[in-house]
Amino acid sequence: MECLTPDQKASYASNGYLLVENRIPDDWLTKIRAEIARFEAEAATMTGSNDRLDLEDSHSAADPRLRRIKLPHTISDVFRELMLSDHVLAPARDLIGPNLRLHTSKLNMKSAGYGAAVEWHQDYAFYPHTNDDILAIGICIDDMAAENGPLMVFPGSQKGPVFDHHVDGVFAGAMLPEANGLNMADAVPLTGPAGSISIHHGRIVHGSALNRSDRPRRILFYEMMAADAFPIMGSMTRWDGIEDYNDRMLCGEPTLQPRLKDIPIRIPQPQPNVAISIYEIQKGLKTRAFDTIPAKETSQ
Ligand SMILES: O=C(O)CCC(=O)C(=O)O
Repeated sequence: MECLTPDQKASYASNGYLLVENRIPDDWLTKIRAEIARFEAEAATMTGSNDRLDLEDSHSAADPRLRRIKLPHTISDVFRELMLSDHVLAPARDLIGPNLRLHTSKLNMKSAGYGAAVEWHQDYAFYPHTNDDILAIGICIDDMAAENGPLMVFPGSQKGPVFDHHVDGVFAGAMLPEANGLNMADAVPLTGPAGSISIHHGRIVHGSALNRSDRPRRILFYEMMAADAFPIMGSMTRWDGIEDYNDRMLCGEPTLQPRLKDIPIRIPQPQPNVAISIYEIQKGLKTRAFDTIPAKETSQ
């Protein structure tokens, strides 16, 4: 083990998540916040989302609202360097082994007052693989508390089914916990000070509410898997050929021998005709678990 204790590893195996405090030093948080300010300035010049920045529905030039920095490791040396550091990779290696491949990265802003909810879902419903040694490391850039929309998880749900994330036969990227036999009282908010990391299993049911508080809730996610987890056809995993795929190795060695595990799988197809963004895909829902901002509160 490089940094986690045997108890933390056992807890992850049983519950499907961890919150590790004091993992990201303050100087890194300072650098991250400065990078975010740079992208916020860019968002203020935009009228619609592009392949770098995802804007809130209520965004306007007069009231710029950045919802997500997309693939931050591809557009910022700071986010790339952090991704490749032991702050991020050591706990992942402790849990799923030495050979790690990046699936994606994103920085969800959840700004004070209006930051969008993410409906309940399992990441694995978006990207089924041959095995489920798949996890997301979340860098907590702000203090996470009940009121600012922390990530919430259903402990143990990573051992259950992959739930149906479709509406009217089209992938909608979300499910309703109660309609699927989960008890809302079992949901756990992952709260802790800035500089903590959350780790959640690819199959765990998770989501987060609208941020109505006066504090931001920014989490930078690096989602990765064991190198021998290969996407199942129909997965939303980007696949631009084996060379590109191997370029996504974070550490260790790639392989051409997928490891197969007997686990449930659903294919996230057909896809809705929207931009590839969880916020847009989840607009296909007829019933939402979390509030959205009423139209009258949005800017023009
Ligand atoms: O930002 C959050 O609270 C949840 C993020 C998430 O699950 C996602 O973007 O897939």
